[in-house]
Amino acid sequence: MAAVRSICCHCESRCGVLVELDDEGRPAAVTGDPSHPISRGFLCPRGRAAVDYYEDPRRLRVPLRRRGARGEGRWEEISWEAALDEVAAKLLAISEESGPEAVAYLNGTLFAGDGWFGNRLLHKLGSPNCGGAGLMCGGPQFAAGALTFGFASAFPEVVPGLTETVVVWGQHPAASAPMYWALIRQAQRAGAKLVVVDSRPTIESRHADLWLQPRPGTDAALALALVNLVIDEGLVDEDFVGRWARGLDELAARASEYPPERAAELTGVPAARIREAAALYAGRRPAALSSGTPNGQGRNALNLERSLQILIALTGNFERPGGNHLFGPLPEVGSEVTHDAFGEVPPEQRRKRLGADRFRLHGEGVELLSEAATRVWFGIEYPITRRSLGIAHPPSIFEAISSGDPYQVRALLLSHHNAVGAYSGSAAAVRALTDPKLELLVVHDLRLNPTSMLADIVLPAASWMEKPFMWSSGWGNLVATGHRVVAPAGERRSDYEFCRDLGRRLGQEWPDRVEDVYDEWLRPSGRSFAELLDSEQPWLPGTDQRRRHEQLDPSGEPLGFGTPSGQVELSSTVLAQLGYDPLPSYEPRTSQPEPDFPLYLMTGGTRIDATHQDHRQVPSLRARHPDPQLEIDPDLAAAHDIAAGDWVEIETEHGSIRQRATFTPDLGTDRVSAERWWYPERDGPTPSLFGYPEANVNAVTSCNLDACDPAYGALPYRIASCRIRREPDQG
Ligand SMILES: Nc1nc2c(c(=O)[nH]1)N[C@H]1C(S)=C(S)[C@@H](COP(=O)(O)OP(=O)(O)OC[C@H]3O[C@@H](n4cnc5c(=O)[nH]c(N)nc54)[C@H](O)[C@@H]3O)O[C@H]1N2
Ligand SMILES: Nc1nc2c(c(=O)[nH]1)N[C@H]1C(S)=C(S)[C@@H](COP(=O)(O)OP(=O)(O)OC[C@H]3O[C@@H](n4cnc5c(=O)[nH]c(N)nc54)[C@H](O)[C@@H]3O)O[C@H]1N2
Ligand code: SF4
Ligand SMILES: [Mo]
Repeated sequence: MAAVRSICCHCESRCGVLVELDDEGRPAAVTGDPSHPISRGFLCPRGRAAVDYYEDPRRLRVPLRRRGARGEGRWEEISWEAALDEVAAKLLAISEESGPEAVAYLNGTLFAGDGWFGNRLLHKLGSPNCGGAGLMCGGPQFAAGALTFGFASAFPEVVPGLTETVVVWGQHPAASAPMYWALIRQAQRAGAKLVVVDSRPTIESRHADLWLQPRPGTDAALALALVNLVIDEGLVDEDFVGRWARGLDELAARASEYPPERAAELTGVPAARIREAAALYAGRRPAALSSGTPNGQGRNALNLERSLQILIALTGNFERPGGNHLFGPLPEVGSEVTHDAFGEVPPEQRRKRLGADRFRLHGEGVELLSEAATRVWFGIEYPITRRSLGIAHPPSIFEAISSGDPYQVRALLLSHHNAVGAYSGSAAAVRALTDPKLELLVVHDLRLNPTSMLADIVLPAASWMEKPFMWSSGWGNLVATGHRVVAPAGERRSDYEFCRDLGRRLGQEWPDRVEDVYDEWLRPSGRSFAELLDSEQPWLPGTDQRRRHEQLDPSGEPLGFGTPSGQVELSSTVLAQLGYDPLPSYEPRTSQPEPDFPLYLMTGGTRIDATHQDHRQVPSLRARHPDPQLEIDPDLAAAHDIAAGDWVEIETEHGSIRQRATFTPDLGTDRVSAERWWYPERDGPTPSLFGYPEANVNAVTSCNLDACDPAYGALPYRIASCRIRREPDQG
């Protein structure tokens, strides 16, 4: 059997794979590629089930046009040509009448590499309203990195045998980044200590040398207490901070408001443990620190992420091998920056970006940060600043659709994104997507799902096996490529082809093939995409840009950092200029348990057998994990007469969902942890939308704009309060 070398795109680990084809050229089996420099043959259960995912009989093959009401599930088949002609005519009419900003676009996780081309489409149209899941994903972390180091966040670089301490904060790498977890275990075996900060017991906390278990959503107070201890106990790296950082005195004054005893009251973590964590992290160098997605902490998301970046800077772990490292954009290859047409949006249009008037990092903030970073990083306007900051705020788009304020959004394009259920407070998304004032909703996806079900036009997407792959992110040091394994079945088109074919109808210029774009990215390296793909090693390691701040500019001065001050900004000049507090602080949770809703409702905890709302449709994976799971402490369960496996009703002020109890000893009796989120629960047309409102935790979280981070707009998806009861009907 022939095997094709490619990249699994079911999550951001992007493992190397070999896809075996049967005699008819159909994918028959997927195995790990032992020669891939990072994954080295590793595959998780989703990778192993990739053929089933590809073959799913429910995948779309032809474009569908809605008949009847939105969500009714009545469709007619149409051709791509007819669909795109109709969409293009409508978009042109709307842009003409209301301005291009009346057209918005949201995308999801983009693991498959080409999902971001919609940004180019919108930018070329002149609309600043592109955004998506990035706001909830790495967004606040990257924003914190950009504010502190003038770039993305400083990444952990665990080196077994060298790294002395690893800190894993609000992250579950055993499921979400399995290769990173394997590396951490290897470092532990070589003598490193592991500190885990998680409100829930996990595999990681069981292996930890020290586990801190804060009350959910209080992490910023804990991080500030660590900053305070590091400063107070003389653990600051004076050489680095004295030479390269600004704002230490102001920071010290702010952090002194969080002595360990006060932090213990706020977080529930004993003061002695906070001291122990400071000693392990700052006293055993090099130490590598990473955080997952504590971004769901709303008003405290940026406070937390900034405090963590600041800890890295203070403790001498920045750019120390085995600590944390700032990857730069790769000067020898292009990336989406080369083609996203960001600069083609005129300034007066950029000012209309939805949400940017309120969450000003998305407006003036991104301009200030980009300008500063470009000076240091080869003149390249860095993609993370654009993708994480130069984006519209999705709940603000939903709000604009529903209210017409500040202006009416009349058309929305979605790709690679199951938006219903992905954002907290999903009722707001459903309200917007079903609003008649939204005249056109186009979804490009693999399947009918709660989101595409609401569309006026659904376009069938090619999945990763059906398109070539190249990823040049600029935030890792590897450019990876992968073969198209099979031609798209039916009439499926890739994200690139969808955007190209629609864009050309709007009068835009698009290269013929995505390979032409990748060729252009690779031009500085002297190789073509086809050459790289067919070479022994179809990837390129990037140049090492360690300690870029020390390199000299043409006048012989050190380059410094890509912040407006050229220094590591412990106190942020950008936040100050935008009228925000330049220093991190801790605000009490916006949703506190109270008598009616006495429990913290955690949402999170990835599982190795599912990505977000995806993969439940794959029979082999569904069999491992048939129902949505609510983690509950056995003592709390006993108090509510709940047995393991019982269906439990979880009620917040926004409604109720049901998940099945699974016992987690040591979770604590003041909290429960709901499965990240669930879909599909059952098939069928609206009003069920595949049953998403029955079990999807975002049906009961909030997207209240006042509960979002004031500068960045991070959503409050992990800080709900709830009550629970055993369902009377256990069917
Ligand atoms: N409560 C709560 N909410 C959360 C989170 C949480 O922890 N708790 N996490 C947040 C995070 S970090 C994220 S990233 C978001 C994720 O939110 P989404 O990105 O919306 O995640 P998915 O549910 O995986 O949806 C991806 C969709 O892309 C489709 N797809 C797959 N491959 C392709 C392709 O090649 N092309 C196209 N066009 N479509 C494709 C799939 O069919 C699927 O419908 O959710 C966020 N929401
Ligand atoms: N298998 C799998 N892998 C994935 C994904 C997936 O869906 N499935 N998604 C990918 C994407 S887009 C992303 S963004 C990453 C996400 O990767 P992670 O950030 O690792 O995501 P989670 O597993 O949700 O981990 C969050 C951890 O935070 C804990 N937690 C929840 N609330 C709090 C709190 O208030 N304080 C603290 N300290 N801890 C808290 C949870 O218990 C959980 O263990 O994973 C990527 N990889
Ligand atoms: S889904 Fe699994 S096999 Fe695929 S990239 Fe992620 S970790 Fe690797
Ligand atoms: Mo994410």
